[in-house]
Amino acid sequence: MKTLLAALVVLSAQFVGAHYTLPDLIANGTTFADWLYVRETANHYSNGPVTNVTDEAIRCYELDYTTTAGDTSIATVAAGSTVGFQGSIFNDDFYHPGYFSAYMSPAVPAANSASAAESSTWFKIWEDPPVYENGELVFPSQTIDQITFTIPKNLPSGQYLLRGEQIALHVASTYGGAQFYLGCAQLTVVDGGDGTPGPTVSFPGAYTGYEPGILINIYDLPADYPGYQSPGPAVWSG
Ligand SMILES: *[C@@H]1O[C@H](CO)[C@@H](O)[C@H](O)[C@H]1NC(C)=O
Ligand SMILES: *[C@@H]1O[C@H](CO)[C@@H](O)[C@H](O)[C@H]1NC(C)=O
Ligand SMILES: [Cu+2]
Repeated sequence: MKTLLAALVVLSAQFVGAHYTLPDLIANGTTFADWLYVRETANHYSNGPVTNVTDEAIRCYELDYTTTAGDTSIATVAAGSTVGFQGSIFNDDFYHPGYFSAYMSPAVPAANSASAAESSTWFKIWEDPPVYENGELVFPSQTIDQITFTIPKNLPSGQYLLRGEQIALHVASTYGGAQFYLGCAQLTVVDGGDGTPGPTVSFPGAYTGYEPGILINIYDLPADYPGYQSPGPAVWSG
C-alpha cells in the first residue's frame, strides 16, 4: 500500500508539474531550505494556485492559519540587502507568463504570529512586469526560476512579513482565471532607516480581480493597448 501510494505521489507530482510554490527564502547570498523561513503553503503538495482574491488565502496561503506561522523560523536581514524567493522549479523557468511583485508588512506582535499583518499594512517594494513590445507582452517568467530584490534601505528596523507573488496570466481572460502563486517569509529587519512605507493595502483587499493587469487576454490585445498596467499599489522604493 505504501509503495502504491508513493508511486501515485510521484505520478501526480509530475502531472501537476506546471504549477509551483515559492518555498525558499534567498538572503545573504544563500538559498535556504524549503519552508525554513517561508510559511508552508496549503499547496505545498499540489502546487496549485490561489484564484479567489477575496479569500484569506490570498494573504500568505498558509497550510494552517493557526499553527504554520509559529512553526516557521524568522530570518534576520539587513535593510538595503538583497533578498528573494526561489521557485520550486530549480533549473527551470517559471512556466506561466505573469506579473511578479513583492510586498512587505510590519508584523505585530512578531513575524511568527498567526495574527500579524491582517489589516491595511502591506506595501509593494518591487515589481517585474511584462514589457509590451511589437504588439506583444514579453514576460519575465520565461527566463527566471527565482526572484530577487532589495529591502528598501530606509525601511525602519523591526519584524516584517515579506510576500512574494506571481500573478500568472495564461488563462486570465475570464474573472477568477488569473492564478496567484505566493508565499510569505518571516523577517527581522536590522540596520533600517526612518522611511514611511506606502501606499498600503490589505490582503484580501488589494485586488478586486477586475484590474486590467489581472483580468486580461494576453493572447488577444487590442490594437490600442496602452501597455501592461500593474495591479495593486505603486512601488515604495524608500
Ligand atoms: C471567495 O472567497 C470568499 C471568502 O472566503 C467566499 O465567500 C467566496 O465564496 C469565494 N468565491 C468563490 C468563487 O469560491
Ligand atoms: C545574514 O547576515 C547577518 C549579518 O551577518 C546575520 O546577522 C543574519 O543572521 C544572516 N541571516 C541569515 C538568514 O542567515
Ligand atoms: Cu500552473
